[in-house]
Amino acid sequence: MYKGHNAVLLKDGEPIGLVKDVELNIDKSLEPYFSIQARSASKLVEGVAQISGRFSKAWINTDFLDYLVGNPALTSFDLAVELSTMRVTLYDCSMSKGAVPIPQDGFLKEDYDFIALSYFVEENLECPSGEQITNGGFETGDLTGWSGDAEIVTSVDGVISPHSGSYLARSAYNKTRYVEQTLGKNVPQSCLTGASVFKFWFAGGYNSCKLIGTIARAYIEYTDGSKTEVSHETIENEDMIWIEIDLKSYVEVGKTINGIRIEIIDNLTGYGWRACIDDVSLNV
Ligand SMILES: [Ca+2]
Repeated sequence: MYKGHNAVLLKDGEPIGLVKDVELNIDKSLEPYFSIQARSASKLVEGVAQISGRFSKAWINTDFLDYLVGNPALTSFDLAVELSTMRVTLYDCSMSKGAVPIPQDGFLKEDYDFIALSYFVEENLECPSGEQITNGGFETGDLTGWSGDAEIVTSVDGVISPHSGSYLARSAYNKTRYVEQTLGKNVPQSCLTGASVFKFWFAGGYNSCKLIGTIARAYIEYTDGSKTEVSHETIENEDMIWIEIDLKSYVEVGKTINGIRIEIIDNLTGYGWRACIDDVSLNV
């Protein structure tokens, strides 16, 4: 049984979306078995393995949604699941309870059971290398690659400028205040070297009346759903600091990185203190 995050939904070999929290069971058997094919009658399947699974939540990309006409639904698909340096691809998957309608925003928000007719395992995948963060300097001018509560601006009150380029992320007024990114490729701890770093620029906002300690917490997130706090810094009005973390000394053996998160908190709950982030990098 496998349990992991961020599996890739495929259609004819092309990625069409992401799936969160996949549970996967592969029962090896030399006997043929009965398979429940959607709402049609059960049929006898020749095979060496009975493959079933469940995922919670999925996101279907807009390119694929545009391609579907009428009432879009997820019927058959392939699913690629990565665990450390191994990838399992499941072929000819179908939903156990029949086709699932895809809402306009592409988000499937529930738990779904599925079956697959065959699978393929690739081992000893190469370690990812180089920069793993997309749009770390926010130079697209928006939150491309990120999720979170932040505004992308060119300066803060004319006082704080970007660390580099033209844009920075500023915490939004009176919100949760975080940015989060799921990496395009998982990074197993075994792939980290002494040169692997997580770094970002962090600046306190500007306010002419109050000096308040603003706190930035940064986390490394893992495929098993856990996370490690790697930075907890306090900064005052108009201060700017560059944070650089040696990843190898923070990540536990056996864990696999699949995302990062930076949160801003301040000492006055609800006060719209504005902190800034720029040049986020996770370099393996
Ligand atoms: Ca920038």
